[in-house]
Amino acid sequence: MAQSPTRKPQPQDKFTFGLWTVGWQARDPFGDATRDALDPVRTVNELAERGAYGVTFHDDDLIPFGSSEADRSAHIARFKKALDETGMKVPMATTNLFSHPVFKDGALTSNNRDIRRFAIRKAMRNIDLAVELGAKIYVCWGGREGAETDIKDAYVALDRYREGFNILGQYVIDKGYDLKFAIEPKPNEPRGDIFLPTIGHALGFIETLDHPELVGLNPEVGHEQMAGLNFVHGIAQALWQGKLFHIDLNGQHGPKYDQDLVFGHGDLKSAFFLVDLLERYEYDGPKHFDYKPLRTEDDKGVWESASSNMNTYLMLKERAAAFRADSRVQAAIKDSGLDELATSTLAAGETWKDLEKDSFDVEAAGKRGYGYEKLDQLALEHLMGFGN
Ligand SMILES: [Mn+2]
Repeated sequence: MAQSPTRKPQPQDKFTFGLWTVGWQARDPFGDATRDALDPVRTVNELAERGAYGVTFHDDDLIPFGSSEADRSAHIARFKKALDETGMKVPMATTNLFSHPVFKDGALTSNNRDIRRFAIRKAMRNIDLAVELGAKIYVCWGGREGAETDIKDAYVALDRYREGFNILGQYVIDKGYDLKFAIEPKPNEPRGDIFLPTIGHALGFIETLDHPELVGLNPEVGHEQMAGLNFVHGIAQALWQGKLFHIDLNGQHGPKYDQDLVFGHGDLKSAFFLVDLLERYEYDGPKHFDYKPLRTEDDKGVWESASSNMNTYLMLKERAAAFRADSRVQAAIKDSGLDELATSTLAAGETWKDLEKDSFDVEAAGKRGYGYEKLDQLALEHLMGFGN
């Protein structure tokens, strides 16, 4: 089937990919790599051709850990050239504080003070590069910040975690960088339990920092769903608190290992309502796909899956707009009272005293239906292309 022109991804859609996503060689705990390493320059070119806006990277994706200064400069120069030639942006970067064995008991929350200092130094160095490449967001995924046993003192670990963010925040302020941090929560994997496991934990933590305004969230679809949580509700709260600095889109089938499927290839109905939410509340940050092409795929499958992420988003955006524009949906929303949810509980000038004067028919109110069954089915019809 030919692609409809409206679904051709455009740079203004702000679709971005991590170098480590399409570049995943599909090594897993039980098997070796099934694909060759990808040259970051080729990744930039392939993604640009498919309509992506930009790429993101961990320091070690671009510059192998332990590279000499000369090699580091050469890797950066080649990458910059590819960006210049394609017009691709780098809106976000992040630090790999999880692969090297030195981080096996955490980076910012390692028991070892020298390791914590090394981790912060590694982050500062890549922050310089991120800013040089134009990034405005710096993601912090603390994959190794956690434990397999509760003897690890999570209370004190949070002190060190906060200290780490405060040091990095001060670094950005002192350097005059226009850069904000986005914490990426995850409940487990690779650690048995990871600190700041969910959107809610991270939102609470941020308020304890010296500069909470510098830190927001980068929630990932699969990470919340691994914890059995509702991603749409999590994103609604992050938006509502002005903390949705970045988003990782992918797919996941409920509580199990982190699948990192193509966006929409997990819970499609949740993906539909997620796109509806992001579009209605005008999230304007990058739509970043943090997924892994299936281990079964060859090079062709890798690039097909990259396009699938973007196309799925655009199809869901079309379907969600059609759903909202459908007069049957608008009538059902009215019947359900959903529009009344936007009306404040007290009228202007009223206080709790006015509530005492109220009288209303509790029994009748208890009998009313809310019509969600109808709305849910209408959503499904639109999602399946039977809407109108
Ligand atoms: Mn994931």
